Amino acid sequence: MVSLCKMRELLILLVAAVALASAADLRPSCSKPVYCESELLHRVQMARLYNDSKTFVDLQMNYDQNQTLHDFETLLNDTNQDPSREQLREFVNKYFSDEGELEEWTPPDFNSDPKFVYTIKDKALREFAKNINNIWPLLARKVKDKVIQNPDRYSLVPITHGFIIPGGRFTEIYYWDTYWIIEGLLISGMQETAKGIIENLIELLNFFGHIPNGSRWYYQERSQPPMLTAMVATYYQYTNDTEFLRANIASLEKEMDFWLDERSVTVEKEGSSHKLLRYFALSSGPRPESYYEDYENAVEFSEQRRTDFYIDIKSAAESGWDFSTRWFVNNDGSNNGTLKDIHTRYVIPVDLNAIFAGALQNVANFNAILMNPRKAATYGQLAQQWRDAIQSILWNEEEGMWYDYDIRDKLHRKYFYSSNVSPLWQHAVDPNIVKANADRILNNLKQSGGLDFPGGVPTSLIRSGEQWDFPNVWPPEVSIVVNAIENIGTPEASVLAFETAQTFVRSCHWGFLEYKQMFEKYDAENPGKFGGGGEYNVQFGFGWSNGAVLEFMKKYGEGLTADDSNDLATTASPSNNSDTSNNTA
Ligand SMILES: *[C@@H]1O[C@H](CO)[C@@H](O)[C@H](O)[C@H]1NC(C)=O
Ligand SMILES: *[C@@H]1O[C@H](CO)[C@@H](O)[C@H](O)[C@H]1NC(C)=O
Ligand SMILES: *[C@@H]1O[C@H](CO)[C@@H](O)[C@H](O)[C@H]1NC(C)=O
Ligand SMILES: *[C@@H]1O[C@H](CO)[C@@H](O)[C@H](O)[C@H]1NC(C)=O
Ligand SMILES: *[C@@H]1O[C@H](CO)[C@@H](O)[C@H](O)[C@H]1NC(C)=O
Ligand SMILES: *[C@@H]1O[C@H](CO)[C@@H](O)[C@H](O)[C@H]1NC(C)=O
Ligand SMILES: CC(=O)N[C@H]1CO[C@H](CO)[C@@H](O)[C@@H]1O
Repeated sequence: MVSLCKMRELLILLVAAVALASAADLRPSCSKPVYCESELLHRVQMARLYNDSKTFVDLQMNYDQNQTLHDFETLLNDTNQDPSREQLREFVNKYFSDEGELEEWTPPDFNSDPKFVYTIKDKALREFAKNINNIWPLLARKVKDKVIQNPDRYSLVPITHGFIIPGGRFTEIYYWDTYWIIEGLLISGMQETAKGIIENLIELLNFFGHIPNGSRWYYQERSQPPMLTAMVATYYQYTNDTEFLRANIASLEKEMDFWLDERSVTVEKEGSSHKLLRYFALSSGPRPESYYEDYENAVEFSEQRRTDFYIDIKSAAESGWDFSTRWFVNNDGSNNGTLKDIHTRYVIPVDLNAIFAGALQNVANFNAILMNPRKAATYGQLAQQWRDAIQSILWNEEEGMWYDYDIRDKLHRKYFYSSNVSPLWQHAVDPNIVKANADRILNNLKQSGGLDFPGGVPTSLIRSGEQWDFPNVWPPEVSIVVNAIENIGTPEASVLAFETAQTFVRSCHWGFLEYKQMFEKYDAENPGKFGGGGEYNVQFGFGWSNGAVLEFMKKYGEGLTADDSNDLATTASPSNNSDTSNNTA
């Protein structure tokens, strides 16, 4: 507690980041009323015609939007403003349909026998890698011509190139998911597909001024962790495609401006101020794709509180961590509570700022490659400024760890979250600082208990019932933690990184043998089992899980084993596990 009080004194918030917005001043969630803000949307979603609120907003219109809205008004007039559930259903059946907006697509560079699998020593894992590689075509899609020709009728935003969907209910391109998908595709030797997918995101960026959460109009006002430049950097590593950098550098810079202009706040410490980012999706109303859930949660709030709640909930969705105790800020500054305590705007997230520092550095590096020394210097300085700010505001010297910072209560949120170590992952820390603190960071991690689970690294240690909390293990987060630990650079860290990756790969492998599926999330306590919680059922596929596992197989394929038998020739399955481990004797 002493340290908390000291923190309070040290850190003074400069900008009143908690400024209130009234609903009337805010933009709607998007500029298509049928999908974002209309009586029609409200009535249909509140009548729960579909179990998943996303179903309705993914339907296409059979008539023009104006006619649809006009005819719905007629229905309201004809029913004394109170249409029955059946009348609503009839209306939706006549005015909407779900013939599908995407078609299956075979990526031309898909190879069912990619070279990299032969670098994996363990036979069972090599087979596993082949199986994952073979999932790519099952998740590959293209936007149908009819959507491209008549985009007004759809909530889907058309994009030119084929792409990989995450899977399940997520049948569009998603922003940060795509980073791990791109990694996986490049490992699988699919450079052209990876390039097309990045070009899709850049189309969205040029169209909206930022990359929305996913390629749907109702995601318009929300972005996601800014991983685009990291995708380009990875693609460049595999290709040396300087022309691609040249063609897209202006767009990448535009994305930096979006975050600087729309998402930054200034925090002051000991007389010097630091600019940092937070998630802040400013628009009115519930999330269209989770309309019923948001509306119900906010029903008892005052009007102002409700407006703020909708902003905070969308901002949490923008973080990718929807939802988590990371965004719960109670009156006492703790993360205790429920979704009703969500105050995303108070939280300066470690991962967002680490990713942004990495992005600025990438843009500097790309400009250097393109022989634009002045721009390279400008972005290089900004990147340095961001790294300094991370160290000044987010690093906790006493504990040897980075923590999210609460600008309302002026304190570090000292909880285990997998995102804490992301500055190491993004090389957003001065190497001398890493060196000086290597042992402390490792000890903090080990003592947290977060690495002790047989199913992988959970996002948090709090069993809140939200899907980005314990016991859920999210594949991108395991990738972040493993790379962060590896980047500490000591032999001890290397061993721990390997072991952390191995635990997760084994868990996914067991799950695959058992269920013939890759899941979007796993269960830390039960290796191979899928995670639960949150607002929807677990989804299969799954883009980023496949990417993260392929990443580990590529990185550690020489040493990874499917079980403890030490016999690289055996194939293990969960039920066979105890049998095979006897073989070591
Ligand atoms: C919707 O949910 C209800 C109640 O949970 C269930 O009985 C029904 O089968 C579900 N319908 C669909 C289409 O999933
Ligand atoms: C639809 O209605 C809006 C608002 O009344 C109007 O501004 C717009 O021009 C109409 N669009 C079409 C295509 O008729
Ligand atoms: C519905 O009723 C209102 C009030 O009587 C009227 O102004 C409006 O034009 C009507 N709308 C339609 C589409 O008939
Ligand atoms: C890219 O260029 C660098 C430096 O010239 C070279 O070392 C590397 O092997 C090249 N990579 C590819 C994939 O061509
Ligand atoms: C949060 O809740 C837990 C369990 O209900 C309690 O033990 C803990 O003291 C609370 N923390 C704070 C800071 O209030
Ligand atoms: C054990 O493994 C063998 C060989 O992989 C497999 O054929 C068999 O079905 C497995 N047994 C159980 C109980 O899963
Ligand atoms: C609220 C919302 O729908 N946000 C979506 C943004 O994209 C992620 C996938 O990365 C989804 O999980 C979220 O549901």
